[in-house]
Amino acid sequence: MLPLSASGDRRRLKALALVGALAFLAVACSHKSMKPRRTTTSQAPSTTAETTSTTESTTSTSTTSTTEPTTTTTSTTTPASTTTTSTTAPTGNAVTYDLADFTITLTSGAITAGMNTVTVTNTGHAPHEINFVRAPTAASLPKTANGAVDFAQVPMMDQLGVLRAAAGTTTTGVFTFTPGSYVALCNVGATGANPHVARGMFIELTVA
Ligand SMILES: [Cu+2]
Repeated sequence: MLPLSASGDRRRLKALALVGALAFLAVACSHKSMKPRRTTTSQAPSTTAETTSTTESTTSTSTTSTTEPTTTTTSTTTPASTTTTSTTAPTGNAVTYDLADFTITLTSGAITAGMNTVTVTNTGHAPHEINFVRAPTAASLPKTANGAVDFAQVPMMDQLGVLRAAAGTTTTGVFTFTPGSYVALCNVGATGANPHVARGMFIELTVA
């Protein structure tokens, strides 16, 4: 009797377990079926939210671009102040030269390493210039057939620049020197028969 009743209880238990399992599955399925529904419902608002946020970002971008022109206006003001600064810069080391027919004479100061503000005054009758070239001596510079300096053969890094002055005028420029040997010369008349430098219009200088 006991084994029978026990087997009967087992059957009942199995049946209950099956029912329970089915019930669990049913609940689980209902949850699964509910979840997609909820997701679908929540997706719609999120899409709307995304659209709204896209609109907001577009609006904010246009606002930023509106601010950019203001920045451009500020940068327009900056070059003006920079120009003012460069006007103040020539207060470095002041050096003056006298350019005559056909000599270059240092009249005040001396070229030093760094920034130099050079002022040349042409007291002669011909137009003159002062070319600063890095070279050991004037004789070492490459020359054309008429004795003018052939700048086409002078390395660009050795050419510091030139100041030109018509007769009776004064010109100022800024030149940056590094220590070494230099030649200051006038190459006016380079294509003529008597270039100024060939007449001795040059001086040699050493920058410490
Ligand atoms: Cu000259």
